[in-house]
Amino acid sequence: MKVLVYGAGALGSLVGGLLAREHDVTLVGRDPHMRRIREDGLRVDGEVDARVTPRALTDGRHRAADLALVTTKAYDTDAAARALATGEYEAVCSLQNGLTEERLVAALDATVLAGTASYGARFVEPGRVTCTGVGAVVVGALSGGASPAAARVGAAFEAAGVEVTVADDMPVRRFEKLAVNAGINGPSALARTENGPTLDGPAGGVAREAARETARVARAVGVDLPDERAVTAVERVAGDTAANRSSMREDVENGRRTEVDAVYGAVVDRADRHGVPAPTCRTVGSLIRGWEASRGLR
Ligand code: KPL
Repeated sequence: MKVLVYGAGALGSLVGGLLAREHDVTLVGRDPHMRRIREDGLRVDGEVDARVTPRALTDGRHRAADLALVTTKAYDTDAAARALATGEYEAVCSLQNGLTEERLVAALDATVLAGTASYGARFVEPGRVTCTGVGAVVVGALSGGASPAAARVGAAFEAAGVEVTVADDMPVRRFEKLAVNAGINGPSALARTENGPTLDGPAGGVAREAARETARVARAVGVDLPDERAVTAVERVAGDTAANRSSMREDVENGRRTEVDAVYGAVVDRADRHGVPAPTCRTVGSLIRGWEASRGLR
């Protein structure tokens, strides 16, 4: 299968590297990472060991592939969509944080699938990423139900040796993932804790409450996510990635813009529209935005 990975940061490079063991993969990212991959190939180490030679571009416009995976930061989704709209893809699948798929749908003719990837990935240096946790990929139709396109994407991941589930309940899984991000990302960035201690320590109450609020918002928009399932998902992911740093903590520690709007904005905007309270997500979001503002990042 021809696959384009738009957004070759840590996770995009890892997923692209795994797929390149079997498929024809093009990564789209930034120099010097792309340049080094063109010169020396991509090295994946840690819990997976691979050396592969995907194509590596800095301009993702006017390309064609069976599948485009979108792995940019959520705030770069519109730029990704504009670039992908100049190309031809049978299916486009987001593996991003936040509820970004609707923006892809608005910009693209291709079938847009929803997806999640629970791999831990860390960028080490140009041309090299470390897998800090072997996870799994879930892919399915954005509005749920069976999808031949999702089945083909699932078969492609499987052929590359990646554990994959083709799910018919992506609406609930998307909000479950949002609850996990709301539970872990802000509290871990503010408390400067790894994912496991975030849930086990004093910030654990905030994390669980943020997950409950996300579940309440999901139900308000017609997605049946019980509080208990959202809390259990946060606890499970924090346990599975206990020693890892969340992406928001990494962003804060590296002085970079965060995905606060895609996570806490997504919850609070929907809460306001549907008249349900989300005070914890509002507070955590405001604190992270306050930090961004103080650094001139917004
Ligand atoms: O997606 C994540 C992130 O860090 O953005 C979690 C699931 C919290 C794993 O760290």
